[in-house]
Amino acid sequence: MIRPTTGIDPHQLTDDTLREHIASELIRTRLRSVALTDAVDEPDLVSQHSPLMSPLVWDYAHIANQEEIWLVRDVGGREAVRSDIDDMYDAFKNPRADRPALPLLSASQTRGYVGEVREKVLEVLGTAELNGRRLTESGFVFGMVIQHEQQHDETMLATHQLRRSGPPLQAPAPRPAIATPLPAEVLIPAGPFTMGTSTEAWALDNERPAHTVQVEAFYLDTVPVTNGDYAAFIDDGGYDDQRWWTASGWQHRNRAKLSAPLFWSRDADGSWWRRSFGNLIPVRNDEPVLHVCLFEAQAYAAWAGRRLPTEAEWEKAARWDPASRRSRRYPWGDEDPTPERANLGQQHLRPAPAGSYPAGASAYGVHQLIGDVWEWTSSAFQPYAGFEVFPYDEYSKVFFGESYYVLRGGSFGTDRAACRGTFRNWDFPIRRQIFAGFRTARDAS
Ligand code: AVJ
Ligand code: FE
Repeated sequence: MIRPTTGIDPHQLTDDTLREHIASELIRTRLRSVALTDAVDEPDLVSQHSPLMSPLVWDYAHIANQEEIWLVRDVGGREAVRSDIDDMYDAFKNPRADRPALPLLSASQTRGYVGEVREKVLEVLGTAELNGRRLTESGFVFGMVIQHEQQHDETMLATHQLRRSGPPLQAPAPRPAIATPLPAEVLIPAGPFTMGTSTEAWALDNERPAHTVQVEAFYLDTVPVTNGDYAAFIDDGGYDDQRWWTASGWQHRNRAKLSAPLFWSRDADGSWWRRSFGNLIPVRNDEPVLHVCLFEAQAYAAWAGRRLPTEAEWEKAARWDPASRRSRRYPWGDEDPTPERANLGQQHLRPAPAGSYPAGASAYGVHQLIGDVWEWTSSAFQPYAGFEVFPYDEYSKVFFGESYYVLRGGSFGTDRAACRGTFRNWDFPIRRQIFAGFRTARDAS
């Protein structure tokens, strides 16, 4: 029913083509990890740039350790490369704040370990049985490990954004599409849609199973909330007016002394600047706002007389095609992301101006749902009815509940392998170091 037609669907590849696809995704992903860890010298690799983040060498060795556990030991049935370091690189045994105190591998030891694991994985990939076991079916566990590395690459990119030492990161700015005037909001009529997936080969456990959800009619912003919109909220005293904030939001605003998005500063003449990967750049009014927490997003929405979309509303606006009455893999259809459709994969180090990527619009005409900025939703991270842990509790299950909120759509720092219409990200409502913005909604009735 939600079967992809033209995208790379691992279900439809022959065995050899699937192995080649996996190998090229592993290699493409590794090039990114190498670039992120080669960007700074040893002191900035091993030090902790924020208590919220790991030293970059911890992420890098953790990537290899997970790869070793799943692909070398489990799929390959081989001896451990380094069983003595499993605990040190176990995210649950070591909270981020404690990681710099561990006797971590040095930068060169880490690079050696990473390379040794990868060499064995490519051997395993050449001979592993890819069918007959759910874990390897259509290459799932390889896809899981590729996504895991890409997720940590985005985390490492957030670490680079937080660091105050070492060289700045540079990348070309996105080229804005020729601006055609867009309506401020789009009506999504009432009706059922298919949420989640039971067929996407590399979808993770929390995206499953596909199920029908009834959604009432609502309006959704055509584009993400921009810096210009957000600055108007600030200038209107939005941060000082308790009316716009939820009780826990106001409490946090006081405790954390929130007054603007993270990394923003204002100069004497009142213009806003933001620190972006070590560069101080003017805040562009037409760019989606970035580095706000859920509470700030909720306060802005209340000030604007609106609200955040629920996760189901977001996914319906992104995936449902009213003409064919089916949910698509991405807003634009079933084909994989391309640079013309979405700002993904760290090709640019900032979101593109609102209204960019017309080729990525959804069937309803909503723009920039995939890429640019993660979008906060009003939904806590909960399992779908029929959820089954697969293949391990610590990916999703231990995070379900009321503590974490769902973000959708991916950012400029998210790789296409770790992003799709069904992909669910989550974080604490107070977090701002992630590449998150939002768009607003309102009831249609
Ligand atoms: C899905 C991004 C919330 O980084 O905590 C990485 C992904 N899980 N290693 C995270 C993850 C295990 C996860 N997020
Ligand atoms: Fe991890």
